[in-house]
Amino acid sequence: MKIGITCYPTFGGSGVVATELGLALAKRGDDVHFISYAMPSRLNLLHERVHFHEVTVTSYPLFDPYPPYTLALATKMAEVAAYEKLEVLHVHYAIPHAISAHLAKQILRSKLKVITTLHGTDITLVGRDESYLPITKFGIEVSDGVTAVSTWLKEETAKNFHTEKAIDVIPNFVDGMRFKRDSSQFCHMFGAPDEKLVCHVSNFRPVKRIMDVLRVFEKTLASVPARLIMIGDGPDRSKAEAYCRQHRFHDRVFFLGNVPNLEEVLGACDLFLLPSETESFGMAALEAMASEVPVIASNAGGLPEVVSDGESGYLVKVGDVNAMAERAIEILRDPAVRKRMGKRAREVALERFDEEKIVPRYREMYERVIRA
Ligand code: GMT
Repeated sequence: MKIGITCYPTFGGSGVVATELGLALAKRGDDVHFISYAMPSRLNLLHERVHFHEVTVTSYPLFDPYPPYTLALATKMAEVAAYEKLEVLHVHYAIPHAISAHLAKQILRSKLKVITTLHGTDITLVGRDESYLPITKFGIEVSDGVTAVSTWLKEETAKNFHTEKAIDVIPNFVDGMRFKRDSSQFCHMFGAPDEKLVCHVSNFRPVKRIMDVLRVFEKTLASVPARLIMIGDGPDRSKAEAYCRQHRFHDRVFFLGNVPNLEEVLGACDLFLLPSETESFGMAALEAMASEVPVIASNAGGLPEVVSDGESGYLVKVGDVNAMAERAIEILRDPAVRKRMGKRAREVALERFDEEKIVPRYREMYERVIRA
């Protein structure tokens, strides 16, 4: 099959899922064409069936300060779809990708099918904003197929957009061969073989509540010698670094930025913290689980569909830093608890979210939509 994929190319979860999906489809024999303004950050595989098409927005004084990316993207999508004979354009994140894809289809007047995958903030934050709500609803409704990464997100979409559009739930997936426990190298890199390693991965936006990560860790430190690895970057990073210095535990916290080899870090960690305000799925939590790392997350959004409370970690009320710290100490103090929960976390990750099980579901959907 010839498939176009559009996503945000940054380290965000939707870009990660889109890229991993494209690579998995190419490995299984499909021709995959990524179309975006930059090479997706996880697109690190040279493969004869993987192609990248960069969208450039031609500048013109009248376009300042708002160059029309949505239109340049639509034009590139139409060009690639025509020359490469794409059958499906699968866009990740509704805004503006679903709109650009719809325009491309109109330009071509062809049988090109558009599938939109909803990831979270496109529905819960941006898409809900009055200024974007009608166009987001339109993009969803004109798509030939729509998927959501959790049941919770599917229900939120129907509720917020008052739409009866059929939405297939296809959860995110993980490659269990790549994400697995391997503590050999990373602990030593941080000079802490006898200390526990706690980890957080996100884009450091307010919705992630990274100050809660630090407060939980600070409280945990009083009982367990540990280090905190903060992966990612974003608007709340400066505030977070300042907090660690002011509270004098900055020598225990490592802000690594966006790292390409996330699996090496997760494979060595003892606990993953995800105290988000909301989370449609929690891709980083799933990758931690596959690496046998127990997860403490907020009991919010789609997280209960990923983390099983008391089994693969704990779900705690949003903002309840004390309860999260208590659970963290419980897991870190007793190696048997960490191990039991870590093993269960990997089992769940592979039973329910293994790449081998999920990728074919997208493939089946493409075929169904083409047939229709
Ligand atoms: O906020 C982020 O984490 C980035 C965002 C994105 O679209 O890039 O992530 C969303 O999509 C991920 C992949 O499906 C989900 O795992 C995240 O839960 C979701 N983020 C939120 O809902 C806040």
